[in-house]
Amino acid sequence: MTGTQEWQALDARHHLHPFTNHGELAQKGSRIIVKGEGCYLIDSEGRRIIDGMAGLWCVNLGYSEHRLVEAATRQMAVLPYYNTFFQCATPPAIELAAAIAEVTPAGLDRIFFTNSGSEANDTAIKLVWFYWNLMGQPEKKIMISREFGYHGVTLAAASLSGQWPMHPQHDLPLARFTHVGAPYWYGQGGELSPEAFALQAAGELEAKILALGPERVGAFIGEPIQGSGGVIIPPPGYWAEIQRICRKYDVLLIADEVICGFGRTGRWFGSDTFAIQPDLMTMAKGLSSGYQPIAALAIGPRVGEALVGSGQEWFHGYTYSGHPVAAAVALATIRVLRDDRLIERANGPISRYFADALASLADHPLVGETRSCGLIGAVELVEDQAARRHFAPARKVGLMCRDHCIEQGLVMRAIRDIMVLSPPLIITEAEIDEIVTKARAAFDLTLRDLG
Ligand code: PXG
Repeated sequence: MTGTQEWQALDARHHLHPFTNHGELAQKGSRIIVKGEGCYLIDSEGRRIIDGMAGLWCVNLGYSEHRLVEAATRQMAVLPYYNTFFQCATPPAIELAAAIAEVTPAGLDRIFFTNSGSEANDTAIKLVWFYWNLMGQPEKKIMISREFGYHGVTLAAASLSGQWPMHPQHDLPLARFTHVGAPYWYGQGGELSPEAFALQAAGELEAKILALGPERVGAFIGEPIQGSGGVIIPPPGYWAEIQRICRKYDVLLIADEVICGFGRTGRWFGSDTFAIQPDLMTMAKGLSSGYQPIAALAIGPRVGEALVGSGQEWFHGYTYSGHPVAAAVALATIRVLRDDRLIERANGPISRYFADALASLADHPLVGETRSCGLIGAVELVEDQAARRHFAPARKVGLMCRDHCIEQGLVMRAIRDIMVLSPPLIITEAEIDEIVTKARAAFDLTLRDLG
C-alpha cells in the first residue's frame, strides 16, 4: 500500500493537473482523495470532509449510489464498448437519447453525445456554423458569450469562456468569438436596481449585435446561472430580454446547462427555471452524476431539421460518443432522479432550508450577500457591506477562506472572494447545518487573519 508522501512525490513528478501552478503544487503536495461516502470524501490521511461542491458541481447523487454502480457493472459485462458510427447504435445510447429528449424543454429532442462539456460546446459551435452555411448565410458566424462565463477548455470552448486569464497563454480567443458583460448585479450593478441592471446587462447584447451587424452574428451562449463565474444568478427580466433580442436579430440561443442541468436549480434544467427556449442546449456533469464521463448536446427543431434534411454526412463525432457504459450510468441517473423525486426535492423544503442556512451567515462581518437557487448558492465576502465593496484581489481573501474551510473539513470553493456551494442533491438538513457551521468557523478564522 502506497502512503500519502509517496503518492505526493509521484504526483508531483509525473502527473499534470488542470488549472494548477505546478511549482506551487509540488511544494504543498496534493490532497489525495481515496474514498467517497454519501456527501463525504475521505482523504489518504483518513480525514472526513463534507463535500459542499458535489465534486466539481457534478456528483448530484452523492458518492454511494449503488444503482449507478450496478448499471455500470451490468453494461460492462454485456457490452463494454461499441461505437455509434457506421449505422450502428447500442441500446443504452438509444434509450438515453430518448430519456434526455423526454426531460428537455419541448422541441429539443435530437441528442448528440460527447465525453465532456467542452466537447458538447465545441459541437454546438460547429453545428451553428454548419447551420448558417446550410441557410446560405456563411457570414453569420460570430459567437457572443459573456464575461465570467465558463464553457470549457478546447480552443473554441475556451474562446467562448469569459474568464480572461484563460486566453493569453493560448493566443485566444479565436477569430469570430466576442463577449459582453454578465448580469452580476451584486458586483457590478452600482446604484441600479437589480431589475434595471438586468435590462442594462441584456442590452449589451443588443448593442454588440448592432455594432457587429446582425447578419454576422450566429449565436449567443450563456449559462442560465453562471457557475464557475461565481454563481451569478441573473436578476428578474434578464433572460426574457436576452430571448427577445436573439429572436429579433435571428441569433441562435444556446443554453449551457453543464452545471444547471439535471436538478441543480430545482427544475430539470436552468432553462425551465428561467423560462428560456434555447435552440441548442449542452449538458454534462449531473447527466451521469459524475460517475462516468458523458455529455450531450440537445438540438431543437430549427437546427435539427436543417441538419437531418441537409442530405449531407455530418463530419463530426467521437470514438466514445454514446459510450454504452457511460450511457447506461446516465440512464440510471435519470431514473434515480425520477424515482427518488430529487428534482422536486431540490425545488422544495430542502432548497428553502439551504437558502435560510446561507442567509443565517449574513450577520457575519465579512458577509455582503448570500444567494441561492435550488441547491446552488454563494456567499460574497466583502470589506464594506454597505458599499458592496470587495477586498483588494491581492489579499486573496477567498483563497484564505477556502483553506480554512478545508481545515474545518469542508469543501467550499472560492471564486474570487465569492464562496460557493453546490452540494449533492441528496444533502440532508443535518449536513447543511454542518456545512454552515464549518463555513462560519472558516469565516471567523479568515476575519482573524485579516486583522
Ligand atoms: N460549461 C460549463 C457551464 C461548465 O461549468 C464546462 C462547460 C466544461 O465541461 P468539461 O466537462 O469539459 O470540464 C463546464 C465545466 C470550477 C470548474 O472550478 C468548473 C468546471 C470545470 C472544472 C472546474 O468551478 N465546469
